[in-house]
Amino acid sequence: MPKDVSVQKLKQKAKELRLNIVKTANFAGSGHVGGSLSCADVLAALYFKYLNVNPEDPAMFDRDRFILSKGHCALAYVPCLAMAGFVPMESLEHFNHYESPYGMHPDSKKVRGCDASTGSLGHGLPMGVGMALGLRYQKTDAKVVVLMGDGEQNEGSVWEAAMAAHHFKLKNLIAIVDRNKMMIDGRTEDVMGIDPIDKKYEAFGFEVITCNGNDMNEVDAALAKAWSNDTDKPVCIISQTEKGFGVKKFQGNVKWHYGAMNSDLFKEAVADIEAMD
Ligand SMILES: Cc1ncc(C[n+]2csc(CCOP(=O)(O)OP(=O)(O)O)c2C)c(N)n1
Repeated sequence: MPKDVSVQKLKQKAKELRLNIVKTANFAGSGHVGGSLSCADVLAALYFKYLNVNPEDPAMFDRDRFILSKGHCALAYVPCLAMAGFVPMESLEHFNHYESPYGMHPDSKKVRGCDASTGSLGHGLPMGVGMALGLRYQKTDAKVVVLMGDGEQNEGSVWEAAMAAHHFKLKNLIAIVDRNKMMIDGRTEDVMGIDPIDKKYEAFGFEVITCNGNDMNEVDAALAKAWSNDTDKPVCIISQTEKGFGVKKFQGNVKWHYGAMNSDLFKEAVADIEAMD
C-alpha cells in the first residue's frame, strides 16, 4: 500500500537526491552522473512513497523488491538508500573508494537494503522474474520493481525474461525503462535502435504505461496505475527522461554518461540543482 506522500514532498526528495548524486560523484572523483540524474525522480517516488520496505528490517519477509538493473547508477541508488535510512549518510563520502562497501555497482552482500547485485546489464529483469515467481509461491502480495536502462534493452536476456514474465502472468512485476535516449557511446537510436519500445513491450504481453519520468506528477500517476494493476499482466513503465536532468551542462550530453567534475563544474552543478522548483 503506497504511503500518503504529496507530489510536492516527492519533488523535494528528488531534488535532495540530485544534490546527493553530484556530491557523491565529487567525493568519489567521478561517476555515472548522466543516467543517475535521469532516474532520480523515479527512485525518489519509489523509496518515499511506493515501495513497502523498512530500514529497521531490510530483510522483512513481505517487502517489495527493487532491482537496479542499470547497476552503474549506484551513484543514485546508494544516496537514495542513505536518504531512506538503510545506510549511513557518511557512507557517501567514501563511495567507490578503495575497500569501501559502496562500489560503482551495488553489491547485495555489502549494501544494506539492496536485494540484487547488478552491473552486468541485462540481468535485472531475469532476476526480477525469479523473485516475482518466488513471492507468488510464498503467497505474499509483494511487488518486484526492476529499473533498466534503454541501452540495456539491447541485451537479449531482457527479452527472454519479458517472455517468461508474460507466460507466468507476473502481475506483481513492474519493469521500468529509463528512456533517456542515450547510452554509453551515443544515442540509442544510432547505436541499436529500440523504438517503438512501448509497442515491443505490449507485443511481449505487458501492460504498458508511458510517462514523463522527470515530471513528478506524471511519475506519481504512472506508479499509482502500476501499483493498482488489475490485469493479469506484468507492467512496463516507459519513463521518458533526459540524461543528466537537473544540471545544464550534463543535460542531453552523452559525454556526461560518466565523468569527473572539476571544482567549478561541481559548484555549477549544485547551483543548477538548487535552482530547480
Ligand atoms: C553486459 C554489459 N555490457 C556493457 C556494459 C558497460 N556499460 C556500462 S553503462 C553502459 C550503457 C548503458 O546505457 P543505458 O542502459 O541506456 O544506461 P543509462 O543511459 O541510463 O546510464 C554500458 C554499455 C555493462 N555494464 N554490462
